[in-house]
Amino acid sequence: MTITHHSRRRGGAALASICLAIGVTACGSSTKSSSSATTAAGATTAAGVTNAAGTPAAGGATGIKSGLTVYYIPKDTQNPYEVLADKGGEAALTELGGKVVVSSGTEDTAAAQIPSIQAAIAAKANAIVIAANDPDALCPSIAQAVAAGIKVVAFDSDNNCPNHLFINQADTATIGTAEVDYMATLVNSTGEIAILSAAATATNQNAWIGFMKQQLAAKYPNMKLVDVVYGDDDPAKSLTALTGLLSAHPNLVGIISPTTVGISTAAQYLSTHKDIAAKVKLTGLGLPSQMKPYIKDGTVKGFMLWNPSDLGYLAGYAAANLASGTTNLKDGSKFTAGKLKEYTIAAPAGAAPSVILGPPTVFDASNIDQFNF
Ligand code: RAM
Repeated sequence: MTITHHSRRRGGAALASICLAIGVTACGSSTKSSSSATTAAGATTAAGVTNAAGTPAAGGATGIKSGLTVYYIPKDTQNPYEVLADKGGEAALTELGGKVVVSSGTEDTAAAQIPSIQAAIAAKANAIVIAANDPDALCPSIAQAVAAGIKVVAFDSDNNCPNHLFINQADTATIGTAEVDYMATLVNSTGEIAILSAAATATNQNAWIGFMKQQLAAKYPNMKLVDVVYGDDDPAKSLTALTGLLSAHPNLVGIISPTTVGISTAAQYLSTHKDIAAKVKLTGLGLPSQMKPYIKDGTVKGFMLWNPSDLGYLAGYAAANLASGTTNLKDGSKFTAGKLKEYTIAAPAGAAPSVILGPPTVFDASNIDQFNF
């Protein structure tokens, strides 16, 4: 279990922070096509890229077909985290001479994502990169896409459907256990804690929560998980869930929020309710750009994340390699992901073949100024 204290990768951050600065609604739309040096099939593309005719590439993308269309289907189009991840994908496909179409709903439900999968099929997309709002409900639509020859990559939140690659942001067990360990340092391993999560069906949060529960049972007999509430990655719903939690549990000493929407909402609330902040410690997964004021004013001591833009970038390279036949889902297959270098696909028992971006970073007063995503 490695946790780095300094990110190795900061690509895409400048664009990302512009997106945050102008407001999320300006960055998200239901369907948005972007990038690129898209060319007719077979034409020469950006430097370092092989064209469809197989001309050797100068850089690290040998054999990638030009003119690929990749549909990015995030949990929703308004969450700033998802917007950053999509931007990373656009950067990857631009480098590869392809294009990204971002398409999803405004609420974190599977029903809101199904029209986007159907749109990708209708558009004869080469690949889909999807963060599932439900591990099972999307499978019939994903199966249709696979049958139509579309390569499927899951990122952020995995699904249980066959025939896809999962780009995991960091080791799932490490994320869950590290958050509990960090909370233990804040509350002296004692007292009632709760979790403010995203959607109740979110695969990624539920997997992390599973490991949080295991870690609590194994190592912290005096820390008791008294509630898990869900804000659906919607700021208003997250605030309602938070205030309900605080009134239901007056003895609460800590909240873990493993979602950037939940933790930023909770931090904002605690920063203006100092009496509560004095009793209730907060940690979880947050964007440094959103959390910086709350680190600076002492509301939050520390939290974790990875670079969401790099996650989307890696998923873009994975999708392009799968769609070009330059990698496959077999255990041990490799592909090169531009600036992020080489990754190897591993098939852990009982789960989809996957790739891990890297270890999470802990952000606190010592390093928060170094990050702008
Ligand atoms: C939220 C989303 C996303 C998660 C991050 C940490 O923005 O729920 O899925 O990975 O938080």
